[in-house]
Amino acid sequence: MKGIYLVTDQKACKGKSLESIVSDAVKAGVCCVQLREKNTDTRLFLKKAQDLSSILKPAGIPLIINDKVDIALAVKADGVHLGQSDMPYNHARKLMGPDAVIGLSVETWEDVQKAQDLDVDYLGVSPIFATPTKTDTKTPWDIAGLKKIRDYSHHPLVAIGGLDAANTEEVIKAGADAIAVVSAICSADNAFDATQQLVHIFEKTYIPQERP
Ligand code: TZP
Ligand code: MG
Repeated sequence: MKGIYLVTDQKACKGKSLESIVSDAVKAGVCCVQLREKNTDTRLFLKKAQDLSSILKPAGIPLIINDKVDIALAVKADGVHLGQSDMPYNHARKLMGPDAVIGLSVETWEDVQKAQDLDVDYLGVSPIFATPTKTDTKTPWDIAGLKKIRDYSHHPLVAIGGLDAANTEEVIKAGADAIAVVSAICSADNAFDATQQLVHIFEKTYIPQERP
């Protein structure tokens, strides 16, 4: 996982449709899209997943479903993103199969240590900075915490929380392999331009690093 990773949030879209934002973000070069729907019933979640799948599949961009393995399986999504209170990794892997992308959020150092023995495809380092988009978070990792994880973990790191064009370079230099954003794309006046700017920063900054 590397590049600019879009996480959706209908509330952040300022009245625009998720489909239009995702289409613009794909045209501008996101590496991946995670459908994140909180407080949405299963049918509507499934419908949104199908709608995004029909945009992302032809474009060859992976669709990751937040939290819900059943929705991911139902739409043949590329993967699932798990939080610490979602289905445990081993169960999700058995259901999703060896080729699925499985990401795991880490919010504490203990989470990072426990993840070391798991064959997850990336760690979601959450949150890097405090963000109004998600307020039920633990203490932000900040740049120092991200560097500490980079020095220890052998997994690719997806940084999330308060990231935008102003801090993306610093976060990549601290060891992130991907920059996950909600508001920097969903709430932008122009999702295409905002994505393109982030992609450009990523491309000029990212150098793959040796992992422990
Ligand atoms: N997980 C940790 S922070 C966050 C999620 C889903 C929200 C990130 O939103 P934003 O607007 O990119 O800060
Ligand atoms: Mg979750």
